[in-house]
Amino acid sequence: MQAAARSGASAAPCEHGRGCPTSSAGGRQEGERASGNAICGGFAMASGTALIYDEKMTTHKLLWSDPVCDIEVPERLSSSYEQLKCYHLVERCVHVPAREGSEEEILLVHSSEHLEVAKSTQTMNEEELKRVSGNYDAFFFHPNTYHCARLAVGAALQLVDAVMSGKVCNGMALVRPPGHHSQRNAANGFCLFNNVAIAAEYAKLKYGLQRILIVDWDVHHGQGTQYIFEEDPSVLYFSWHRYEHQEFWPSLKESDYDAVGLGKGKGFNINLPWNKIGMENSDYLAAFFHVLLPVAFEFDPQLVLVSSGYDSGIGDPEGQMNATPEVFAHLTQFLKQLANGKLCIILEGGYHLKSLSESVCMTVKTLLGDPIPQITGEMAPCLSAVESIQNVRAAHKPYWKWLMYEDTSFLQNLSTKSHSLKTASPRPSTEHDSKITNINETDEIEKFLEMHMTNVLFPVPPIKTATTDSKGSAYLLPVHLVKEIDKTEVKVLVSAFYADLVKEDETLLSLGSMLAVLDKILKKEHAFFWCSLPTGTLNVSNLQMNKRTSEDDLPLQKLFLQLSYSTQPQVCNGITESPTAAVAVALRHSINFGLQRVLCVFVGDMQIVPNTEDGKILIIHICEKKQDGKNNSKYYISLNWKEDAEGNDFFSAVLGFILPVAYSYQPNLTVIAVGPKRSLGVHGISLLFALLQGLAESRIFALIEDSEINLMQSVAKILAGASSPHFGVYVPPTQEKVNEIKILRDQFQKEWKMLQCSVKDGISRH
Ligand code: X5A
Ligand code: ZN
Repeated sequence: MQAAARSGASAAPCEHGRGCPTSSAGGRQEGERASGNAICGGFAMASGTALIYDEKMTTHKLLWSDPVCDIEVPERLSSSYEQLKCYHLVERCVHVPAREGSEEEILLVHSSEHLEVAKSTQTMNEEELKRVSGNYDAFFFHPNTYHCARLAVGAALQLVDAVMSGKVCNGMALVRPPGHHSQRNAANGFCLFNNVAIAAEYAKLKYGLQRILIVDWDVHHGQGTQYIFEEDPSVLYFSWHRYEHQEFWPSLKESDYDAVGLGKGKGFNINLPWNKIGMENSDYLAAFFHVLLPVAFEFDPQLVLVSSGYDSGIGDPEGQMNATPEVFAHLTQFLKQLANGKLCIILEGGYHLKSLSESVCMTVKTLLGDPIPQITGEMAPCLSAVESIQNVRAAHKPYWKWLMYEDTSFLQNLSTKSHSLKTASPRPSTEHDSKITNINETDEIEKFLEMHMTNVLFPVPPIKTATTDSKGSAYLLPVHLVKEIDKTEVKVLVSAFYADLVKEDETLLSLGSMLAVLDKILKKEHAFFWCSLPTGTLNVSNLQMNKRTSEDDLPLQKLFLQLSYSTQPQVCNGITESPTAAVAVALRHSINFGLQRVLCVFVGDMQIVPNTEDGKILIIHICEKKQDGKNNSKYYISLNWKEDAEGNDFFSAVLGFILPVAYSYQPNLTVIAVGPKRSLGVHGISLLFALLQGLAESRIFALIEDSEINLMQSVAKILAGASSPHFGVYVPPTQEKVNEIKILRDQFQKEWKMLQCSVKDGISRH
């Protein structure tokens, strides 16, 4: 699609990157300080994560009884911040102060009448406040509301400035009151000023931006934001929301998927209505794979803003959805790949305090570059979600190139049809009947989350990226060097399954390098680590292990030691220069080590194809032409793809096929191998590495055959968590390629269910 004034492509990625100090996996060392800049060879590049929090925003509160508004409490902010402290995330962020947004800045979006009404409430008594509040749908004024709302606006603008100036590469602002329901002339749904909308107008004005993406993952429709940008092609607005065929607040016709924008803004408003409650992690991921991410990569934003409501998470009384906190790590990880990593996350809703604060922590952890927890839940979208996804794709077909060849012959207006069929029921329906759905009590969810988080969180390996000191690995910094395994040991390890390989000395040597790195990823070692304790149990940050302590502190220290003793892998990911034959050895070795599922994405010609019958290895083989004698099966899929010479057309293959299959499989390790005669360039291969990082607790092993410096460097940068690269100019795939994906999707969607994006012939979760 031709975005307005789409002249300048995103800025070129920094060529002198090294890892952000704050994104190093193990957190900061003693004496190291959170800093916004990494200096490398004299060049400074953006790194680090900003965190904006101001206690003053907790003074806005409801003074009378109102069952609609009483969930929007000050503790939403304070408990999120406490939880961030508990996980030691606050000290790893760059503290950026909030400020009051100016009147001029507020007027970028709002009318002067609206500003004056808001201003006038500062000196009102309770009775007057109540009367003004009554003029709006779901809003309450407190004498401090105006001041807090100006701080919320200013916090969002401070975050934009910190990111756009390069002081940090991304960040989060914890603000109250929220903003996305607020309109030019009205407060609405707990919102007074539209913080995110003002931030977008400000970024356009101050930094001359021409393309901004707003992702609204709050469970409510940000109708305020939609109205503000409806006719504006420079702001792409995406919102998913509980809708239930217009039954759910704010119950607007214009929240449906067919509201695509107006005039010049047609195609730049994307609504994904959820017509059932109980949506799960897989539904949200499917929405990203099959709707948001393809549009976003085609749009190519220069800045991403998130209207970050966590009422779309489990336990929320408003949303009634079932997505667990780690899903927000995955969503954040995907959005980091856009706009050169320039990502500003601004709080909106979220009313279950535990669910909210754990989700906030998952988001900030991911901004900092920590490895991503494995996603839980059945990896299959529900029928209702697939229906919604199919509808929004059809509605946007005229506006986006990646949808050009979409089959819309079914167009039967499913949403409206289901509406008329809907029977009256006292409770909204859910498609899911999981254990989680049945515990509806707030504290039951709290107990569930306490357990759940200890299950999904894991100690962060002290080293992010490892390699061996083979030829020229110096320019791979900031990776960590490990020592090769000696030849005799390699012989013992490999001769059992690939005897032929251990005859040549050179092969032995490179296998020794490869196995050394792989072992660092696989093997867990005993270690002490800072563990997070449930809030209020014990303040670990006040204890210093090497300090002399009084007698009284001893039992406390013992407790700390016990709790923090565990095993952890040494490194998170690795890269080696190895011959193709090494891939088979790596896969076999991982299985022998005890892994249950290893995903191998192989680019180029493959010499040895390992046996994949037992399902412990899934190979996705990307090559120009199908190799003879190998038939596609559930665990060996050949994807024939030759990258376009003009630009990158691989987005649709990664998002529409590779990612959905990979997430359906849920590997314990991802191996990405590049062999001879590869049919993808550096951009396509980089995209693979960037988008597969959410799998296998971010355990990725890169095996690259030829020593092309460019490719090795690009991959090492992504693995080390340095700035996200630009993946090359988006070009739409040809009809032939779209068909290739369509055929594969039809062939495999019954087995790899995350592939489903149409209801015609799929079987989805019910
Ligand atoms: C920001 C936000 C929700 C308003 C609900 C009113 N607002 N029923 O989540
Ligand atoms: Zn909300």
